[in-house]
Amino acid sequence: MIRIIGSPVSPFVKKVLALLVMKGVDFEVDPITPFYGDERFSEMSPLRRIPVFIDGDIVLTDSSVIAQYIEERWPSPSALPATPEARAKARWLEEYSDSRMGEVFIWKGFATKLVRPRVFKEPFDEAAFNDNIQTGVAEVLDYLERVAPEDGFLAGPFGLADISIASMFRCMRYAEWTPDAKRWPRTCAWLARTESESVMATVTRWSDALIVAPILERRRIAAEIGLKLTEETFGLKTPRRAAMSQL
Ligand SMILES: N[C@@H](CCC(=O)N[C@@H](CS)C(=O)NCC(=O)O)C(=O)O
Repeated sequence: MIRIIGSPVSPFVKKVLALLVMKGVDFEVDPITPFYGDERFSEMSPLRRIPVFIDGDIVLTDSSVIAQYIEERWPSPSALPATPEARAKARWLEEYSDSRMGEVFIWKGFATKLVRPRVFKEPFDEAAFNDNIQTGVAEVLDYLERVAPEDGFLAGPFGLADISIASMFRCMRYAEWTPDAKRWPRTCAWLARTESESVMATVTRWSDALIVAPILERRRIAAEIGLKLTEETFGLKTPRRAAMSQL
């Protein structure tokens, strides 16, 4: 049985879960919040980041590495488009999502507003959050508006690029920010189409239920909403920062 370590609230975990759902691969999840992993978690994930993917003796970290493994191990249905050009575009958009959107949507956005206060009991820096919306987030939206298609999806059929980027937007929604449809109409229309795909709707339902649950009760809530849980957890009750944490 495939095991995924990490909460579906994380856009990186959500990407991996969406691919497994898309391909009909059964899995169990240990829905830990970042920072709560134990020593065994540190051994598997040297940067102490989620997701971790376990398939027998194979232990992988980094959602892009995991996504590629899933694509190669279960090629059908493919999460990538057919041509080399379109595949390169999909991979670029996944990379842009992981790096630049990870920076401004997750670390400076979602994590600043929700993770730092909830996990580390530190104050929310509202000025920094708002400044990031006006600068980094707006710049990302301006770029997406140039690449978003009038119809359909980012790199061909619904797939990896759409899943990656839409997952980032969900976290900003949890931080009570949504894009302005008058300013970025193509992006907003693409996001609505993507979120109504059944794969996205499934994984979003999981994260919507978990984001409102107290961190230490997420395992119980995950079971209640029908996720299959791993027998044991790699989570602890107290958080700690890791080498590359930006909080
Ligand atoms: N490049 C990594 C990023 C993963 C990542 O940053 N995960 C966050 C959760 S959204 C995390 O575990 N952060 C904890 C930390 O960096 O200390 C991937 O694609 O998997």
